[in-house]
Amino acid sequence: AFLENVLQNPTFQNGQATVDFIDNHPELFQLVPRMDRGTKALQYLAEIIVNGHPDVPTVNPTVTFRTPVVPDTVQQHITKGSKDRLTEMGREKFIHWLKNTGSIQYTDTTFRDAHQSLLATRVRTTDMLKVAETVAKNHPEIFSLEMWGGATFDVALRFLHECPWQRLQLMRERIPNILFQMLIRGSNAVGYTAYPDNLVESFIEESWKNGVDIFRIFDSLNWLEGMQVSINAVRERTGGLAEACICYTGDFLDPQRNQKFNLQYYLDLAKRLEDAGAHILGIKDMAGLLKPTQAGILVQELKKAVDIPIHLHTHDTSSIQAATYLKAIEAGVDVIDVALASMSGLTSQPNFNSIVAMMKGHERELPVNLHKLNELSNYWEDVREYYYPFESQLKAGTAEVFDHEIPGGQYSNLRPQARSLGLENQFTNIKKNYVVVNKLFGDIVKVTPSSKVVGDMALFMTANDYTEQDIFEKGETISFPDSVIGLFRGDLGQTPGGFPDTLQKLILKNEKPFTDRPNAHLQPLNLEKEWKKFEAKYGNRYSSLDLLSALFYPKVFDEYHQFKSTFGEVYYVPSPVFFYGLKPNEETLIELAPGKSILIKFLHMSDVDENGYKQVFFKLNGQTRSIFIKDKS
Ligand code: 3PY
Ligand code: ZN
Repeated sequence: AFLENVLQNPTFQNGQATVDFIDNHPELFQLVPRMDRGTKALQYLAEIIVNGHPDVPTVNPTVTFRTPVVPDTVQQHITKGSKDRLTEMGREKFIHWLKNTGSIQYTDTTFRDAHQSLLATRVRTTDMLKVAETVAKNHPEIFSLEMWGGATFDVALRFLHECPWQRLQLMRERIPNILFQMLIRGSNAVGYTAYPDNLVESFIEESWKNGVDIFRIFDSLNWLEGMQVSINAVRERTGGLAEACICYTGDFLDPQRNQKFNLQYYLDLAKRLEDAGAHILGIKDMAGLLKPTQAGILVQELKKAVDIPIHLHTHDTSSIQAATYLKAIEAGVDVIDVALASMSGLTSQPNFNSIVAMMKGHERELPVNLHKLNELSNYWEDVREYYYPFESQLKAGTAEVFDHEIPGGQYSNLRPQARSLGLENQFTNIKKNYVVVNKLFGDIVKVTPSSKVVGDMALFMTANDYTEQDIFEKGETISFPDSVIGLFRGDLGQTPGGFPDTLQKLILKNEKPFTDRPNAHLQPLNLEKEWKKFEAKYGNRYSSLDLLSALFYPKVFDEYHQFKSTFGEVYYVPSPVFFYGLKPNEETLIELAPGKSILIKFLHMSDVDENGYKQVFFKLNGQTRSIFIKDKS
């Protein structure tokens, strides 16, 4: 196996191996016997059968799954859609068309924000791929599909053990006609911290090359400087569209809440984003705080302030956001974000299907095949069951969101986070502290990653029973969470009006904050050198896209690599089997590659032996095979 590794090493193959070749290539010593894909799949199934899936600690044995039905397609071929329109018209004309088309346009977030907000981002590529072609054929009128970015990048690698780039490529192959949209956190890209500019630029360029068309760019403190590099990169390195966002918080009509975030603040920011080169203006209402009356006024005033089209995003946590959309539509908003019925509502986006129905007879109605859209929603209703362990416990809309202002994506995560810290029964306190922390921090925009900092501090105060007063009185001796120190040091950029002085001194102790771009303190990466290091560590089976994944998430990538070495590619393992394994005598068909499927039947497993192992018996394509797995219980 060592010799095989040497012979297959690209440096060796290129004739560039020097005397220190072996020293520089530790991966040559990875003498794990090469397993075929079938054996790796068995290895994965045996592990889940014996030890369960680490991500689903409590499985309900009575749950059975229905088989999701993929809707029939209304036509054989794929008709032209928004993607073709952008290609044919070019950016300028396309933007002109969007502003003048009249009918309301829809972005479907089912593939990204909907499951990020309802199911902890866990929806797997395989469940998306099954309906991808159907979406392309049945719904070419959809303006865009938000299907990448945000937390999906990290979660795909970390928890689903699948490659986010591969998801993008496979979806693009199946949906050539509709614009793809991603969410990018400005200089934090798809991570939680600032990255070197050239990494963000390369990431944007590669995202475009692999299928992203619309880049929804935001900064977690509404700091334009944090978005400029991304806006420029989209303009200069891609043929895609830069949608720069104002993140909406507070309530500009409430005299108690509009000191900082008033109407003029949003109008000024919008104007600056247009001047900075945005093709589209996004209103990112990540917590669902934009009430109907305010939406009408905001859109109407923004229309006067800027010339570019306006795209509205909200979360339905309060359950009244359809009214917000209607007001915004009547004030002239160009595009709204919705999610398929069964994946909508609560912390997700408003209900696509019902909004299509609401718009019947409206002068801005866009014809959509509602019957087919309902069938598509039914598909997702059944698929959603697979992910039941990740459901949040929110059962109904809540007007409390207007007090705590917790973003949709964070709200469904905060309870499990509290649980993991043993604080679940203090959830009400945590929500209260979230408000206290926002005030302490000087009223800031709360969206990933700034929302995480507020959440961390709220959990910290709850765990330690600190009041606002304690923070000021005992602050000098308190060691604050790292993320809080980072925020006050300027790691996430600057907030309008700056951070409160007294608290900043207590948090930073003797450290000096900076007020310029955090990225400016980071050395540009030498991507060629990084590639050499990457290749030396992981061998030749990865691409430059994987290098980008590893640069954003080194530790996560390393674990992803370890996982793949043992279990192979798992993105095609059907979700019920991926999460819950198989019951005795149950079988599953796994498609390893187009046209190459294996049939696996789980027979039975032995009792645990004296070394702590269980032997798991399968039939793979009719042949009996067995795998030994250490029982971790
Ligand atoms: C993300 O950054 O992932 C978000 O969805 C923010 O709203
Ligand atoms: Zn969102």
